[in-house]
Amino acid sequence: MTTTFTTSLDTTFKKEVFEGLSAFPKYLSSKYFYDKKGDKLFQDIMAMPEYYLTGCEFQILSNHTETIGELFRDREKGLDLIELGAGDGKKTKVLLKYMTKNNFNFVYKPIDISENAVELLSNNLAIEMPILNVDAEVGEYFEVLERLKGFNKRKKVIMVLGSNIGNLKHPKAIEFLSKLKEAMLSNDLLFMGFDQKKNPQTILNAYNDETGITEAFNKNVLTRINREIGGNFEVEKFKHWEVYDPETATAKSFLVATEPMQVTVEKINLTVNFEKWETIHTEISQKYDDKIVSWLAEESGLEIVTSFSDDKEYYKNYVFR
Ligand code: AVJ
Repeated sequence: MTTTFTTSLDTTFKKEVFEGLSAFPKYLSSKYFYDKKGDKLFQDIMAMPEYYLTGCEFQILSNHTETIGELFRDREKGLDLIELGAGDGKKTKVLLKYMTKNNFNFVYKPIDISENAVELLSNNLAIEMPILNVDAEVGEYFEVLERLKGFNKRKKVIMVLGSNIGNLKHPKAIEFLSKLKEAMLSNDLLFMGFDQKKNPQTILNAYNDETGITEAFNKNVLTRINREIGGNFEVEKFKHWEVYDPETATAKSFLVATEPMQVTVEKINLTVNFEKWETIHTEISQKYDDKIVSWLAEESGLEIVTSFSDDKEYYKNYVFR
């Protein structure tokens, strides 16, 4: 079925929604969870008792602030601290405060896919830490990688917290890490958080809360399609479904159609049918151990300098060069 109307796939969002909903099995990218509403839902997730990741990483950054900060330091020329997926910056602020208090000469460059998050963070830092030199930017990972090469006048430290890399399957993660490595000079560092393998129940619970916050977060991609590109998804007719496979250490999120449906997305001129119990795969959250991280580093030409863990060893931050 073709049409001669001017329904162009003129944005990545339109293109990817068209592709994902036309595919079998259907999928949508988790990067589209993050708009104003999605950011709020993710903040609620980070505050849930089940979602241990944030607390663990906060503990690591709080317990090892000085060690980490001094690893970052360059007394001669200072540094550029570039954070990919900065979000609300809550954990990063621990380091930022140490660095400003101890007279580090640095620029903080938070980058996030959510325009809303970047705006909120910039405004917040201007009030909370007015002496901080902030240069924020909106963009997604693979897009901003190219621009990183422009930061080569002095040491750069690239941070990716929150186990954000877990949204990428291993081949994509290796591509991402390899490109980060290409942008790095010998004095530069990469500081990255990796959620660790643990009791599968603990992991499953983190993505399957009773209160339905994760469910609402998952469904936000449908809400966005409805609002931004003329979709007519009946969101309540989809069920949030989470699985964790301890063999591959992958948590996967799905939206499952609870009845047969026909959905139209006007601005991409797409009509799709759902069978009862048909799925849309929306997210992976990969888990790791030292062996997997070493393998990823090796495949990407990076070297692990050291790592930091929380008390329960649920989570680790690795330093690469
Ligand atoms: C922000 C990608 C790290 O995968 O744990 C939280 C997003 N999804 N609950 C994760 C998320 C469902 C989160 N990351």
